[in-house]
Amino acid sequence: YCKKIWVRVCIKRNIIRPYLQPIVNNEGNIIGAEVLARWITKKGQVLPPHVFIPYIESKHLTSLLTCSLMTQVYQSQLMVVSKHLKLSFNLTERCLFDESIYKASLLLAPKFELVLEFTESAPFSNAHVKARMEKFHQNGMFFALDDYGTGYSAPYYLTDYDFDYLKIDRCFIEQIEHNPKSIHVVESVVRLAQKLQLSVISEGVETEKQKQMLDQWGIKQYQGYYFYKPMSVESFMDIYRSH
Ligand code: G
Ligand code: G
Ligand code: MN
Ligand code: NA
Repeated sequence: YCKKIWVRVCIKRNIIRPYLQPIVNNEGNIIGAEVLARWITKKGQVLPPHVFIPYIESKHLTSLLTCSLMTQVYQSQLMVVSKHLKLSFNLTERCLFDESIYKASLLLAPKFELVLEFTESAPFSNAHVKARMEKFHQNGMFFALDDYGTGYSAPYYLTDYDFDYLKIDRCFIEQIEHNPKSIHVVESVVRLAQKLQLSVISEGVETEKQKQMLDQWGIKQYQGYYFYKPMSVESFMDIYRSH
């Protein structure tokens, strides 16, 4: 119980910060970023999400965290970038119904191409979700199905829900240089996305060869260590300005 209060206080004090992993186009130019949560310790250590997200989710503090990340972005230097950047956040189904997240999204949507990413471990439930997505869509926001191809993100969601982006999970990209089977999987995902008029973002691009192969299949947006690792907003601004 005490730990829950303590984590809540940490979130309120912005101990968990928005890190940004750039999203790039074919030329390698930055067109946006995915916001990834990082816990910054007193000693300045940067803790990755798997250390704290499961606890935060188990205590139903995910919406509070997401709202905090959105608010921190809204108060950051990112707001002065003149270009219309794509900015994506990881949400859970519950976040979709949280009014404070809705309000924070309304603040960000005029400035960015705001993309809300979902990876569903529990199946998306019902008509309420569809209606809610529709409301976000009407306000100029977009949806991405994250980690596509893994157990958590099935094709079923593509037929039943109105997604705009599909993010191919990095486990497929990891294999394309060596495993012909994964080549077929990625190619078929790209074709499927084109037919459904979804934009594809390829995650986890780590090599030049992977990027070339993905280029050939018509992928136009990338994320991965080959381009950039997740970084603080300050570092992102430095890199962005120097381009
Ligand atoms: O950032 P990587 O650097 O380690 O992220 C690991 C996992 O944590 C990813 O699957 C990502 O979706 C999840 N994650 C990162 N930031 C957030 C966040 O703000 N909210 C939620 N719900 N998940 C996040
Ligand atoms: O939300 P999602 O699960 O897609 O979060 C993206 C995760 O992938 C984050 O943990 C991020 O740090 C990680 N990531 C991004 N690019 C790469 C990459 O090129 N290689 C690896 N191994 N991980 C990556
Ligand atoms: Mn994601
Ligand atoms: Na992913």
